[in-house]
Amino acid sequence: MPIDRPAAPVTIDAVELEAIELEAIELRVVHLPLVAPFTTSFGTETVREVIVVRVRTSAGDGWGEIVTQQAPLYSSEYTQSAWDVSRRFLAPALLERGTVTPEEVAGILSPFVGHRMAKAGLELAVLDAALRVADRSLATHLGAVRDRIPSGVSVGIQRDPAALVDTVAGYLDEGYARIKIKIKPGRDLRDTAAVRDAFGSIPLQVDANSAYTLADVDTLAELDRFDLLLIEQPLQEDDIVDHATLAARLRTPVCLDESIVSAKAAADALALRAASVINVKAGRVGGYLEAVRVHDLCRSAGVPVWCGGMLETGIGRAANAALAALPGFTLTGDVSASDRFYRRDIVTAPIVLEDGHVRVPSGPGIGVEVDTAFLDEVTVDRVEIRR
Ligand code: SMG
Ligand code: MG
Repeated sequence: MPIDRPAAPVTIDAVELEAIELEAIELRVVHLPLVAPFTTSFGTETVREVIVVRVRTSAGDGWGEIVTQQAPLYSSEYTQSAWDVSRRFLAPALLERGTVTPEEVAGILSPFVGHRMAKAGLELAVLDAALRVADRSLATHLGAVRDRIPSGVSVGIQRDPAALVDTVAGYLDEGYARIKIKIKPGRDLRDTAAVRDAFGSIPLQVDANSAYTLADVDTLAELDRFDLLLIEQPLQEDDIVDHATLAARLRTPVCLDESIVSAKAAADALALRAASVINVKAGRVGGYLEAVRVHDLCRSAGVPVWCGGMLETGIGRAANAALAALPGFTLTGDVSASDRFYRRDIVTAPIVLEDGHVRVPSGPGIGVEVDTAFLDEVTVDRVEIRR
């Protein structure tokens, strides 16, 4: 399968956004309680800790979200690393430039190695500000071709398979179009069998969050009998060759999440046949513009992609809905309704589930307004970096 190298500029709908003049960048650590604990192979969260970014410009504000978690368990980034690098290096570099277009952000931040989630959150805030000035939606700007998308839900590991069946039943009743269950060694075959037995041929996939090694190939091959849509990230982030070895042993398609940190990483993984499906997360690849590049290269290679989630607040959730509306997102993603995680969100009109779908915001920028009074209530730390 020939894999094109990612094109350098994102020629999104051929529109170049005007530069905006940055005056200050505000960062907040926010604590949002989850409606129920969320357990994966690496741990349990009860409160979503996330960084909200506000860029202040001469023409108005823009909002973004840094999707790190409190601890470096999903990836090497975590809240305090993102806070530190954003405060000391990334925000000052942007402010020093003064006037920037969204397309320039990644280049300005590129001397700083890694820290992609931090970079993505800052770029999103600049995008939002510039798009609001241009009266253009993020969805239109990225190349969306749909005004609503089917909505999947990611279900954490439960107390036991019976509890998992109960939880999944609730989401199916709500109308979710696809179920993803988290698995780990010892909580894989029985859990998956329980869901298959209870609900028949529903669209079902599993996510291991890097919990296995090639020594587990026989167990993983047993998942083949469940006709899953895919298995997500069975092995470690840097086990690309092992994923290729595993993929050759499984009938279930292998999808990579943690491993795909850029369009280049996606091209390499496809060239090595380490995956036949890719989960696209803007935070993990350093921004929505890079996420579009991952989409573009997969689309030209005929590889289906879907939009992953990082338990985003209404800010990132709106942006994910825009991304998931691009034509190559042919598989249902983890863009669920806000109330799957939060009783109250930090935006005034949180994303809701309608007939198994969520609507793609069409207003300027990310298309949602931040509820600043509630944001203040859930803010536990705040800093403003000025020019
Ligand atoms: O936002 O719906 C969501 C969560 C989807 O399972 C989800 N995300 O590996 O795909 C993944 C995980 C990463 C976050 S786990 C804390
Ligand atoms: Mg995953």
